[in-house]
Amino acid sequence: MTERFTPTPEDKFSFGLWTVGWQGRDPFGDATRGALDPVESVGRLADLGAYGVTFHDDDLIPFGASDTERDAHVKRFRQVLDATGLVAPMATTNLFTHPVFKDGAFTANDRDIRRYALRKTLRNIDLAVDLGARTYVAWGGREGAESGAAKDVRVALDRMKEAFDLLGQYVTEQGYDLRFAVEPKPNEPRGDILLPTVGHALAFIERLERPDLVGVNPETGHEQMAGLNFTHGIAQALWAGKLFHIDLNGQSGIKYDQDLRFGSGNLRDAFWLVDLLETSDYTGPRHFDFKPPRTEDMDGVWASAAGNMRNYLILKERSAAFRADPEVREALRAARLDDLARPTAEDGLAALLADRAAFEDFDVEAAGERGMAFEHLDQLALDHLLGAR
Ligand code: XLS
Ligand code: MN
Ligand code: MN
Repeated sequence: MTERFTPTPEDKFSFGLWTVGWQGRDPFGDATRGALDPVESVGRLADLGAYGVTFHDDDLIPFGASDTERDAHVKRFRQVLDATGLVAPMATTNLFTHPVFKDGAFTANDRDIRRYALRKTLRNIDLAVDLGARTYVAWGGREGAESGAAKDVRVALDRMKEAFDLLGQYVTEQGYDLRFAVEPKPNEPRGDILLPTVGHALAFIERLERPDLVGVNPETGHEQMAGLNFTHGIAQALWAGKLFHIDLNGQSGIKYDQDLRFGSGNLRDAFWLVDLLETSDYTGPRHFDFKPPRTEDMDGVWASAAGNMRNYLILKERSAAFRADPEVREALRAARLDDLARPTAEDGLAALLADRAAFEDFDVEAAGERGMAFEHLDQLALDHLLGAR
């Protein structure tokens, strides 16, 4: 592999234990791979050049483990983090695998289950903070419904708000330096999931008691499953100051959640995403939430994991070349990007109303005929993406 695409910890690449550890079980087929010891995963990820590893509580400590077993699992994990220098910047809760969560967790109709889900989450928050995490992801795995009357969505959103308000109260009272990142997803495993897109999540956050503590963790495939432009979603999250974390992967259009390695699927959107992230003030992890396809053996798993980082670095180089190209700069001016950056009425409302050139004398026909020169600009981008410039 080319030296310049070899990742280092400075690139801040991180992986979930559940990604490389996915055994390939799907709704139609059994596991195609054996279980991976988290200690081995951490070692292999460190060798590949990652900087961080993330986990659901149950990825690290099997569901139902005794306190003694729990301590032993945590101890081994802490030791391998120390030995490899990998960090654990984010953690999350599994509120979807056990049958108890079949109707959701924070919004399950059954109140006992909602209380259990909160306690399970609070317990793992203590561990996350202890291991140094600064971000706590909340994906509403089964917060949703398949049928209309089964879920009163307005009331369920009250319960969702109640849960986040309690979590916010807890970290505040404990003095934890931890922020929450809501992960939207439109469907799968439920027919419809609450907070289905970045936009829904951003609107929800503003209704919370401590909105400053809560941002989003958008995932490439989740927005694309809904036919949305992921890069635009990330741009709006950045604009709102709410991009707390990001799940990168690949997805080919509107279908099941593919979780392909980053760079697969919609490659053009991956290019624009890297271009956006690398020119933004986002300094957080570049986290891969992918699934090595079930066709792969363990060699294929590590090849797939490495591919995520390699593709990110290639796209980062391609984006930098695009931005540095003098012809691109000229094309950006021709496409009037500098004009977009200028306020529309910096002279104020009264001056706008008094400006005859803005309306009465405006040659609307001539303006309508002006070309925007977007095609030339886009071809330059494609040339750079394809390595033709
Ligand atoms: C599933 C989600 C999940 C979250 C963490 O679709 O992507 O893996 O990222 O619970
Ligand atoms: Mn996914
Ligand atoms: Mn995810």
